[in-house]
Order: sequence, then C-alpha cells, then structure tokens
Amino acid sequence: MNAAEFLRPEAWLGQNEGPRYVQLRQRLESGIESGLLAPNSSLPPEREIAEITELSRVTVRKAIQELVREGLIEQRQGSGSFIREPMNRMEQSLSHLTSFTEDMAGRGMETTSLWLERGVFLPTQAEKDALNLSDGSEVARIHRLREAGGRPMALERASLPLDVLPNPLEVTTSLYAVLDQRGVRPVRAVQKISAINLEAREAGLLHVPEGAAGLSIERTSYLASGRVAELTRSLYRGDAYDFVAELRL
Ligand code: 16G
Repeated sequence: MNAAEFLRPEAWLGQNEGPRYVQLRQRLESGIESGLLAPNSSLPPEREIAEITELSRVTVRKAIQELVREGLIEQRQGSGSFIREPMNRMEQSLSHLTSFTEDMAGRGMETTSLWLERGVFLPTQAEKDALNLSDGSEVARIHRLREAGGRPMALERASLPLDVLPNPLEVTTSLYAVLDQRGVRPVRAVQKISAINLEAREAGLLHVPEGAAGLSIERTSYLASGRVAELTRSLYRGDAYDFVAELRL
C-alpha cells in the first residue's frame, strides 16, 4: 500500500468520530507507527492530501501542524514535510554516579560538545548558595550542548568552585575525567528531576520543536570531604531518555 492508498478516506474518516483534523492526525500517526510512512520519507504535499482525503487544506494543515508539534514530522524549508527518524530511547540508571561520556561510551557511542560558555565568572546568588562560595570568590562555568553519535542529547550548564576546577579551559571532552586526574572526582550526588517544556532557543539547539517535552536534572555532587564539587543543570530531550531507579525494601 502506498501513502495515497493509505489516506483514502473510506477506511478511516467518519461522520461522528470527532473533528476531522484529529481523525487525519490519528490516521497519519498510525501510518508512522506501523512504518508505512517510513522515517525520512516525505509526506505527500498538503494539496495532494486534501485531494485524496476530500478535506480542506486548512484541515490538512492543522493536522500536520500537530504532528510537527509532537515531533513526528519535520518541515524542511522549500522541500516539504518529512517523517522524523524516531529517537531510540536510552535507559539511564539513577544509582550510579557516572558522567555523560561514560554513559554514552557504555552504549558504544562517542560524544562531542558544542561549547556555549566556558570560563571563570562572577557567581550568581544561586551558585553562591549551592556551592557555599565565600564573598568575592569566582566560579568556573561550563555550558555545552552534549551530542552522542552525532545527535544532540542534552544542554548542560555546570558550575564548580575554583579550588575544584581552577581552569575550566582544561575541560575539552570530559569534566569528570579532568576532576579524576586532579583527585577531586565527586563520590556522591543528589539529583532533582523535573518535567519542562523546552523554550525556543533550547529546543532549537536540541533539534526538537519549541515547547517539546524535556527533563531538567539538577545535580549537586560532593567530594569525600563533604565539600560541594559541582552544581549542574542538564536539560535532556524528553524523547531520548528513560531514567530508571531501583528500589529496595
Ligand atoms: C552528567 C551529569 C553532570 C556531569 C556530567 C559530566 C547527569 C544528569 N548529569 O551529564 O552532572 O557534570 O555528566 O560529564 O547525569 P563529562 O565527564 O562527560 O563531562
């Protein structure tokens, strides 16, 4: 069956089954789910879908816009709408204090970073409080887009006291590898996870539509001495991760 046959309205469009754009959206979703509308293939043009389904172009556009918002379809300037490649979700254990580089290496993936900010700065009040910084002290900050296997995964902003990381420029790939070498790798961490909707700039960097679901994870990690080593806020793509915690009695 090709896309045009699949969209013929006799098979799915009903009089009393709710708004027509919702019915069309559901039909397209089921085509994507079953693989009939394959990843990276193009969707027939709006005009053609309108002809096949006998729906108005406004209705067709509305259905497609919802699929774009859901991240199932991508609109490429000048060349139409395409089915997006689904993200393979990754399971991430919440019981080991590992780094992004280690997590991805464990899955056979190489990581790369796009640097957004890296240097020594005056701390914000939140950094002062979290890192117990004394008045007048500065903070090392690294902000990067983290990619694995060439795909953007998370935006991460880490802040560390200068005695833990005096020179943030030393970090070229893994922050934890640098801390390890310096003998200040954290041994314990507390994480707070919250659901968010990604704002335009964040969504753009993560290659998802504005407002897409994301996970915000704030990690505060500690040295064996009890000193706070790191305050990091990571924004993960919501379609990329499942966080898994093991519970025992
Ligand atoms: C992880 C940590 C982050 C840490 C980073 C170090 C979470 C939620 N966050 O992304 O706190 O700074 O790893 O990674 O897991 P790196 O050693 O690869 O730079």
